[in-house]
Amino acid sequence: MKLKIYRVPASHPCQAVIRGAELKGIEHKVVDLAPLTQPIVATMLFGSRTVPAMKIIGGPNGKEKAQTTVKCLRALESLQPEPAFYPAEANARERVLAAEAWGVGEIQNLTRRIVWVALAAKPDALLSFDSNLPLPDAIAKPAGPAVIWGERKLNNASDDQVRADLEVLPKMIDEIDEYIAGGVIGNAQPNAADLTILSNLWLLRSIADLRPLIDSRPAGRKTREVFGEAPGEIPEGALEAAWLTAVNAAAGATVGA
Ligand SMILES: N[C@@H](CCC(=O)N[C@@H](CS)C(=O)NCC(=O)O)C(=O)O
Repeated sequence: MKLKIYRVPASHPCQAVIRGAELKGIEHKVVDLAPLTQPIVATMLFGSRTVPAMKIIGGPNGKEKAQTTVKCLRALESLQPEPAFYPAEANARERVLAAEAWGVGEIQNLTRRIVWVALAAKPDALLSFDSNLPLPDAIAKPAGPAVIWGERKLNNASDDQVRADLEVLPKMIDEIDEYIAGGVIGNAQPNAADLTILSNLWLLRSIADLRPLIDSRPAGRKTREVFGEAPGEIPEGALEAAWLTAVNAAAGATVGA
């Protein structure tokens, strides 16, 4: 069987699927699409404009395609049922499904917006992100600001929106801690909701301004357990100090607790 996972470098939903394949021990190849090309390439290959997406060749159903994080995770589950991403018991399953959906909802967009606005302030940091694209730094570096501009447009990542996002982020991390405290995620064996939810913090941990808050929480510790280190490094000062009042207050509150 051959599995190809299509991603854009450092995409958090793509990483949820890649980590899922790793956890299930399914051999796979990661195909990188250049940022901003996926609306065209993914539409041509899979029918709509986003990654993650995957092609399975020679699986139980012959040739198969899946697109979106949730559909890719379901496809992985049917290829390799163990370790299970969805509990068998009905109530536990419902809770994981709801949490899985939460992880690909608004928090996914907020994560994208914050990262692209942080990169706009520190464009050289784009090169710190892992990528298999055959692009030498001599080309990638001058192209960076245009890519960041395009991604901000694509994702409606305005300064005002990100300022509002940063107000909400501590509450979202509280919600993740509640999922952990309630045993929905954060158990010994990661499930589909661990993957969709914690992949957001995996990417946000690339922003030095946000790491003190994230790392002070159970959510941050679980993120590192499931995903390891952040995919890139956006140095301190990328986010305006005036936008970080709620983030810093929440980080300080945890440290002092
Ligand atoms: N919620 C969907 C969305 C995926 C998504 O928006 N992926 C981004 C990359 S992180 C993308 O391909 N965006 C292109 C576009 O919005 O046209 C999922 O989890 O699969």
